[in-house]
Amino acid sequence: MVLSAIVYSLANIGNIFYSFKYRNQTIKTIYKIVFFLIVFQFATGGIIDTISHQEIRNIPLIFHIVIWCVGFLLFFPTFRANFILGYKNHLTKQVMKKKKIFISYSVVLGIVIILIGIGFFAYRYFISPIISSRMKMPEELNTPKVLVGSDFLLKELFVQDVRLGTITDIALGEFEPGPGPEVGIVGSKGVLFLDENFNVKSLTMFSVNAGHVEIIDVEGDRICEYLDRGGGWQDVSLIDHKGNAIWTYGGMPGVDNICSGDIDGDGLLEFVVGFNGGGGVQLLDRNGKEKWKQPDRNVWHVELVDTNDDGSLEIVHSNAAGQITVRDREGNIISQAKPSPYFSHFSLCRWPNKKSREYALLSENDIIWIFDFDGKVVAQFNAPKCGTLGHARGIPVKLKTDQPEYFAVIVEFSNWKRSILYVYNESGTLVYQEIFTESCASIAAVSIDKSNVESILVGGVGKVWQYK
Ligand SMILES: [Ca+2]
Ligand SMILES: [Ca+2]
Ligand SMILES: [Ca+2]
Repeated sequence: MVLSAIVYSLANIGNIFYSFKYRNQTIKTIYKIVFFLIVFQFATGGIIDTISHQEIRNIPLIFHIVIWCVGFLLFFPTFRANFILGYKNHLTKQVMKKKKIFISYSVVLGIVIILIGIGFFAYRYFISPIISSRMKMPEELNTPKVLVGSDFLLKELFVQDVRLGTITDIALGEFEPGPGPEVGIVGSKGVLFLDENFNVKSLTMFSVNAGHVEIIDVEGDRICEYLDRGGGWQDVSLIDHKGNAIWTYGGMPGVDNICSGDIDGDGLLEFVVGFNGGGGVQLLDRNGKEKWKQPDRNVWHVELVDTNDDGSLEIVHSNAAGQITVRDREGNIISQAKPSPYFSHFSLCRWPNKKSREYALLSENDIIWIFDFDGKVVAQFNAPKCGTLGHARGIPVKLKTDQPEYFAVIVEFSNWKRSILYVYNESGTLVYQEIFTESCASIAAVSIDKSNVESILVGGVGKVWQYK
């Protein structure tokens, strides 16, 4: 968009000088307006486009549409008029005096300077406040507080190790050589393994500067690897069991997200990458080599999930238009739907219990939504203060023996380093709500004392809390 604005503007500047050469008063007046639009475009559209991301996504689009529509309406009639009149003038061989040319060019320069000033004034006092108000953190997120159900759950520190960074995955399984399953507490800087009795077993630090890291197993050999899914607009990595990068993927226009899954059923994981801007969607093999690429814009988040219960995985991703897009293993679009809230940073969750199928979870407009992959609303939960800028992750959790599973959702506001935990009962009533003054990017349900009751584990920065 910025590039096209430059081309558009250069074309207009060329025409302006051409028009001044032939000194037609009407054309000059029109070009003053066009010039204003060029400057306005740079001062508003250009700047916004440069800094734009998902949170202010609607602003650049509206401004570009308006500015470009008005600009071109003015541009094309004047373009025609300019050349016709210019040619006639040329035929009559009117010759401008050098002094008058100098004055004309000075006037143009003066107008440019004034309009740049107006453009920046418009940005400073009109556009910037709109962006700020959208991005401004609500006051109530400044204080850690239990807002609902302070006597419903007991909160304890489950594990703490500041070396781990922000905890981004809490997983149970067979991840390390040696007997017995582990609990993997994965952070942005390293991973801590606990044994079956939740005692610390080992610590591995990552040698890469990672974002959101999750445990995976590329070959199914029960020795885990790690997928650094990035943090939006940053490179992503496959990390080996010892914490070193096997490969890193990225470059321009920037990776938004990556996920893994065995899409071709050969027992080895493949990787799907979603790019910012016009980078589209790519499939990588286990070595990080591109297998195919499909076009799309701003692929905010990607997942691999069996959407149609046929036993093989499909690719599900969001995009700039807010569409749930489902693709087959070759990247061909199977279905596309546009839910009413803007569909961007979703996660996968099972609901209403852990045996249920997977759905897409999203927090938007103070509501936590569960969608199927055709974009239909399966469930929605009132989530006060969750706004539109959070990333939601949720789990069904068996908190009480005599009750069906509760539904616990952590909404992370990574820009503000704040989070909110919501817990709903079977009928969707909010029974617990807590504000955290840090990023909480993971949640899990774990049976701690081998009973049929589970605790909620919430990963914060260098620590995990347990709720029971
Ligand atoms: Ca492995
Ligand atoms: Ca495979
Ligand atoms: Ca399938």
